[in-house]
Amino acid sequence: MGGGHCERSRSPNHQMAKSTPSTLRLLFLAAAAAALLLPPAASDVPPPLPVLPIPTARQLRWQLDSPLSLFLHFGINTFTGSEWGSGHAPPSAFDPGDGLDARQWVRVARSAGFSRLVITAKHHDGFCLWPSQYTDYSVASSPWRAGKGDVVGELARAAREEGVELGIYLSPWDRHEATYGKTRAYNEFYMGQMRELLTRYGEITYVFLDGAPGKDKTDMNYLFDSWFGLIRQLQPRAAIFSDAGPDTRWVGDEAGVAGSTSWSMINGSDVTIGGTNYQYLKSGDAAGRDWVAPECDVSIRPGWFWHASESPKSGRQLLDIYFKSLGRNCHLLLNVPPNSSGLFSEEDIRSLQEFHELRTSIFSNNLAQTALISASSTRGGTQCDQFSPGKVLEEDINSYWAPEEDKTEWALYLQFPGTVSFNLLKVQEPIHMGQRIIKFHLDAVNKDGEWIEVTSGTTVGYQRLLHFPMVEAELLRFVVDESRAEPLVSYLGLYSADELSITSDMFDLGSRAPWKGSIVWKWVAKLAGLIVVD
Ligand code: FUL
Repeated sequence: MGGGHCERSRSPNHQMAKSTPSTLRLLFLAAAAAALLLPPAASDVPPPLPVLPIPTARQLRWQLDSPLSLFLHFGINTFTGSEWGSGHAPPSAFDPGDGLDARQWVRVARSAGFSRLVITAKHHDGFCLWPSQYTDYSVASSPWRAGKGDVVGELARAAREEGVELGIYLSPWDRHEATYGKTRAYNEFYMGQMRELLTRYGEITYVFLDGAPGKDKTDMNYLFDSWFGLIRQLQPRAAIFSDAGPDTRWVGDEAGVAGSTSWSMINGSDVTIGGTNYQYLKSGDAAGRDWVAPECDVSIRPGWFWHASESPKSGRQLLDIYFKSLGRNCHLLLNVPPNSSGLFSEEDIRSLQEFHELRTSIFSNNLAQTALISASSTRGGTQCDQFSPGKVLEEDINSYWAPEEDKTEWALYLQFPGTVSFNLLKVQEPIHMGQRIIKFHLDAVNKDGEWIEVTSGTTVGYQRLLHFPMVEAELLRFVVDESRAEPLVSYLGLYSADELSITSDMFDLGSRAPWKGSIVWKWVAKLAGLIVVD
């Protein structure tokens, strides 16, 4: 057992949430001084109970190891200009030439902060980017590398060399294959292809199952349970995506926008693959029995495949998508299609770099690091380090602030040594303990010593980002208004990002109260014409 400073009883600062800002300052300084004088405590308080459902090890890995994945739509459509190829374009159309370089894809992805690449091994047209023994509609029948090429193999090698993960998309809908429409024959064919992909290329950490079915073949049934079983058997670590999971679910749109309320839970039995319950997929379900976190798939260009006439979104537009996907508890699967030379186009690379630089610069300095952080209560008492409020500064899901049990007020207080300016809040929950927070808000003290709301939101999950016009303050509190159980916070970040000020109308502003007093909206005049202030 530990050394005794961690207790199950009430902590001395349990009154803080009710204190006025001025007494709060004093309490704060006293608590900080006490913390400096006393030695860190050994812990004898175990973590709180998780709130079900919780993610599996596979789901956690998928979400934590690689929150950004790069999607590669590449195939015969790249050369014919279509998005949904008919399945009748001749294999001779596929000819990226000797310049195809999978290492370029991987390096660009990695340097932009993506650590998993997912390739369309086969899209709806049925053309296979690997030499499948079950069809002659593949790279083996194309002029590329004299019919000896294997795009999936080249990407797998490059990914291994650079230490990034590999995922595959194998379209169930196949407009070329003659057995499509005959349930037994086609499922055998499809599973034969899946087996090839999952046994030839080393570790596959992700499988994307598209819901789009061939509308003209009404008798075609996809044997999903058999497919899931096969994937689990051959690649037990691979997370399976579909409209309904089992591991990760489609967010319900192809714009990269998750719900501003975004739960990782759903009732799996209430959704079907290829169904149309888009709103349910988008928001998830606070009472859902199954953990199936949302995933946003979106293309950098208007189409999924490369077309000479189309241009990529700018880095700033990608940043907006980042706020609305990863900033709302959603994984981001961003499609960057290689061009007809088998390379990422220069303009796409520039956008990805700009996107990366914006993220790096915005998140480089967490202002909360300079604050004294205290809490309405701490599990095990204020001298218990294990669940202390300061844990919210550590980027580790296993370290988090936990309040005492049976409290009805939950708040973290940040006292800065002087005034700080900020316009962005980042919050994370330790999702392995279940997703808990229903509603929260951030307050700051104005010159009259009153708490004024800066922003508020619903749900946190893996990550919540809220952007608002620039605020100056010395004392803040992050308050959880509603939670499924006592809330746990694993990260709290406050940032001053000029990058966001200019295009504030694009970002997730959360909801805001009208501001008065000395807390200054630095850019409000400048932005007056750009943003709508409620
Ligand atoms: C959709 C497909 O129909 C699109 O072509 C694209 O592959 C997208 C990711 O999924 O359902």
